[in-house]
Amino acid sequence: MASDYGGGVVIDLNGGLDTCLIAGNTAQGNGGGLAGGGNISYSTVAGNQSGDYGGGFYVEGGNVYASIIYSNTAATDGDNWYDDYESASFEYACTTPDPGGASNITDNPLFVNAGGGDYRLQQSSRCIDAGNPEEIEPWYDLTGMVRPLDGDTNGVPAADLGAYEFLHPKGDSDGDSMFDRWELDHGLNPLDETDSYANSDGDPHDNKSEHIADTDPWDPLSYFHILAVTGTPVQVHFESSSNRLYTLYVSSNRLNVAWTNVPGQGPRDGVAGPDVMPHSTGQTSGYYRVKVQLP
Ligand SMILES: [Ca+2]
Ligand SMILES: [Ca+2]
Ligand SMILES: [Ca+2]
Ligand SMILES: [Ca+2]
Repeated sequence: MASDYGGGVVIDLNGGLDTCLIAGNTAQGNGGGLAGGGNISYSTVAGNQSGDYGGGFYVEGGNVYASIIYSNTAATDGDNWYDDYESASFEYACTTPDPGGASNITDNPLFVNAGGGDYRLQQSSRCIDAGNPEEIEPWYDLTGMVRPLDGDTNGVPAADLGAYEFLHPKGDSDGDSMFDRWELDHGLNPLDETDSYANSDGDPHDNKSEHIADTDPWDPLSYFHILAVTGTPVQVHFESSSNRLYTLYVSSNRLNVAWTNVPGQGPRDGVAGPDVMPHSTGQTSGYYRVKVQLP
């Protein structure tokens, strides 16, 4: 969008912006992305430019809270923000120069691909979990993903600055031993630890066990088990996931607690479908079990 003033949004002092992306706008005059005041929270203002003051935000008042104002340009002054009368307060903001106020940072937010319009955060961004730790009631980011998540895997979920929450591949925000990403991919709640002991589909395994095996917690036919033991030498058949590790064990006695790892049979990656592990030393019988584990 292009205009003389407030290229992206002109915001009234009584107005507000929450969980918004303001990017790629131009103003001939002041305020490439934003101009005005009001309450601006959990928003990302980046890649905007102005012909005069305030490439990101031409400030006339209000509060900037838990937002990123970065990588904007102004022809005259105030690339990211310009506040001639110090009329606004900044808190938990990521911007340069440091506007003063509590818990602001000036580090580059490390967008995934600003040139391509992707203003989500890279895993090493300082904006991850840099929000107010007291805001723990769940809400949603710009993509509709629940927040706050534990994006730095320190065991404590906290909101990220800006419009996007980072989903760490090994984050477990509710501490229920199931990864956030897996919970989201499988319709479970990454901020509810009680769903790990639930058995959503009534098969022999609870959700926590289905997570370990990467089986479907909503499909009663999908749970980890040996499908068949065939042949001479023995072959053990099961379904595997390419995201988990598998090991074959053998015992001569079902009650024997000393299971032996079959030589050469794991731990190794699964294959995302029907899988088989052989006991190829001329074995014709025995008790077998397959162990599945997280990588
Ligand atoms: Ca977070
Ligand atoms: Ca979890
Ligand atoms: Ca959960
Ligand atoms: Ca299942």
